[in-house]
Amino acid sequence: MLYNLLTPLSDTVGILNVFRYITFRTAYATITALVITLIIGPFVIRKLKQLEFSMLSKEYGPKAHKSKEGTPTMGGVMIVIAGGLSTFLWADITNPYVWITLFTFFCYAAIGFRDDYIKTIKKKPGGISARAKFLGQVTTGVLAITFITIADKGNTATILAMPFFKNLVIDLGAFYFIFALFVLVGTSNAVNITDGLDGLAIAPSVISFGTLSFFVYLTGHKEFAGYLNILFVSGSGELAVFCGAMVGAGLGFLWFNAFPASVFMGDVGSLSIGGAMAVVAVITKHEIVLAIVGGIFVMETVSVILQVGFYKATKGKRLFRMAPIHHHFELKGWSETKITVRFWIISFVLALVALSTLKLR
Ligand code: 57M
Repeated sequence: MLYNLLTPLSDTVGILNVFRYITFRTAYATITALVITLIIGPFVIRKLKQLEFSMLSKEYGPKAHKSKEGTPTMGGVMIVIAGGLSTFLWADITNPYVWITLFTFFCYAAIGFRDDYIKTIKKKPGGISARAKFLGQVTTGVLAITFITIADKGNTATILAMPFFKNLVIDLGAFYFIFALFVLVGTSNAVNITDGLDGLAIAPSVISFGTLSFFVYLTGHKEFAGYLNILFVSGSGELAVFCGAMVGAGLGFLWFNAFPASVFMGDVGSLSIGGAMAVVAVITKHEIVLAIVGGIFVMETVSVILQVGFYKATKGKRLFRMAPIHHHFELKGWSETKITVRFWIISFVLALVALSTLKLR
């Protein structure tokens, strides 16, 4: 919004010209979201405790989690508020991609909020049915992809861009709709599954959004995209501001979610973060890059798929001590912080690999 209000005045007040730069606005969107989260965080946690948004005790699961009973969940509301507000403040609010991303972010947050509300306030551990959750995710995904197709100026909406290969783009046509839906629903659920230890989901999310902000900025810049042989998606550079806001909001949440966590993000946080990450990747044609930098989320999800498949194939044997894989390491005796920090390190290395794809082509 500041961009829309202040840049027209830059002819008279020269310094305001700085608001034209996406890099400047991304940096300040990050700081703004971080400050908002740190300010509202204690209030949100107090409110959640009062409203008894505390995690129901889990009868099954690693013994270490018994000490977590009573920890409030739904802390993801601070990420949604800070990320949304900061984006509205610093992004070009006439950019359709900004609104499509916020639409997806808020819709997935609403689905997660409903699930958390039923689990904690209504005290129904199952939350909303898997079917209802899936239906909500798919409906949001279909709408978002439709909006992306309408907003598409350069006929890139159905293209799958391949990293590592120069100018290798595959036009999936109508099939792209199914692929993009898979990315949206899959990423949202992958972050959700990963959110099982203090800081385990939020730090890789911050790293993913931070890495995506570089790709997004380059994809929206005609000259840079041409030089790097990546697809130019006109107008998508503004999403770097959103990515910056999510980095700031995520760091602010990590302030409270670091071990021992004062609050969990809840589905309101995990589903919205995953959905937002995915829609940014779909708009900017970096779905494969997301799978690389978000490799922790992929690994967690694949561990569940392998565990269930192996259990069925061997009629009762387990591949891991418990899935998702973070529980496997817990049962191997690794401390929670050791698991989390090691997963952060892996996430950071995957970000470097993802960034290297800009030159490896
Ligand atoms: C999301 N929820 C955490 C918190 C967080 C199919 C199967 C893979 C599903 C999976 C499942 O239930 N996933 C749900 C994971 C839960 O966290 C809450 O959920 C929100 C995220 N959606 O924000 O509100 C618990 O995780 C711990 N936690 C922290 N710190 C955090 O910052 O310590 C969360 C955030 C919290 C807290 O204890 O209560 C969760 O783990 O349930 N199922 C599983 O993950 C179960 N795995 C399993 O059944 N494996 C089977 C088969 C199905 C693969 C097997 O291995 O054979 C595990 N879930 C639990 N304990 N709770 C089993 C062990």
